[in-house]
Amino acid sequence: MSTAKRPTTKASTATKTASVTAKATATKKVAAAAKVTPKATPPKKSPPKKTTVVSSDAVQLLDYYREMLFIRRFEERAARAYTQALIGGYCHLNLGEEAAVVGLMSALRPTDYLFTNYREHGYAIARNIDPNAIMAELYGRVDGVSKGWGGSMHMFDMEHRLLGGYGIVGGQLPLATGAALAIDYRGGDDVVMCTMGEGTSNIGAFHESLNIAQLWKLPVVFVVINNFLGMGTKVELSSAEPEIYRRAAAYRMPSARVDGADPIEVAAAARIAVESARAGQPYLLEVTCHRLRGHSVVDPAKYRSASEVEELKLHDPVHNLAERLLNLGLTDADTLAALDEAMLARLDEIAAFAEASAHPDVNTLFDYTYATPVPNDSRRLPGQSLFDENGVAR
Ligand SMILES: Cc1ncc(C[n+]2csc(CCOP(=O)(O)OP(=O)(O)O)c2C)c(N)n1
Repeated sequence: MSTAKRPTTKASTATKTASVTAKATATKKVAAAAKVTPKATPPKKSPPKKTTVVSSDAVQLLDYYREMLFIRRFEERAARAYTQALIGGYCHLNLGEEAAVVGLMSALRPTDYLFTNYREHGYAIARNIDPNAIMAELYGRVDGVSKGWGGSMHMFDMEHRLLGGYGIVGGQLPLATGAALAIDYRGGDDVVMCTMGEGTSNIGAFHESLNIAQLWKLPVVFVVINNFLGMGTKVELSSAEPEIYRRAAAYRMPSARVDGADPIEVAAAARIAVESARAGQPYLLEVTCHRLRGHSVVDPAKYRSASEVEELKLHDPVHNLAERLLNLGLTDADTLAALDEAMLARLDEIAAFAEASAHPDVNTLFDYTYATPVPNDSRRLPGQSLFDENGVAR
């Protein structure tokens, strides 16, 4: 391309004009909202919450708690099914990231788009996709979100605008940026949110995507869930700038860091980021979290010392929110226990639904791909054609 500016349509020029004023406002709001933590390492213990809870916040907190608890129980159920060999392939859980997930998703409109990575079950739940279909996908069954062909890492649901689910680290970034370009080019006001782990901010596609998004002022929010570990490697050992939000400065993009332990704080920061993107100013939001278990279900996380494992207990967002609700007098222990019991019973039904769903027919393997049908070579006899007499791949 000979110039840095891509050609704009009438609609996108109008968006740009609106975005000039919105940009200044968004940048100011960003500075106010950014919970800039100067330390690169996670705090020893999440500081006590000073948020004053008014009644609408109280309702909101209870809703967040219900959603977070459901994600927690769903993930635990998935882990159990995996160890029973009911789920195959890879399986990465959102345990410890529940507050971040629900806070982020609450900032999106149903018509906004979400791209995420392989750690995605919680996002699918918070996007209001039927949990039966999510679990069935984990089981690789026809009633799954991706008709059983995607599994844990590759959920795709156009109706709920969840555009994946990517197993390749960073694979979602150029696609999310391209989707934002498409929105802008057509003159729409939807926003794309693209989530990733902090390890992903070291790959080329991260920098290319932020650069082009800022240059072309695309409606995209890049969200880095900084759980301080890329598989088993600590962020300070892999990232020269371990406070990821600061990387946005290289692209003159507004950014902020927020504590992912509190769904209300995450939601507030996410709303500012989404508003900014909707007004034509892309944004980088870093959400700090603690992954409570291994990288995936099969990772025993031996790289964590005994004291680190002990300390993790202080960072359990579901447990901490329950304590907070009790301390604020917004609920009582019996109500929380009954809620939990109801959710566990619901999870039994969900798992039963997934197990009862059929395996997909192998002939549909290529129905949802761009790939040319490839026969199963192991079943083809020497000299036999790739296709049968009807021209169908064997
Ligand atoms: C291109 C590519 N390289 C390596 C891998 C293997 N891999 C899977 S997850 C992962 C770590 C990613 O860490 P982070 O981005 O912090 O996300 P998290 O798993 O912590 O959510 C790696 C290296 C991969 N899937 N794709």
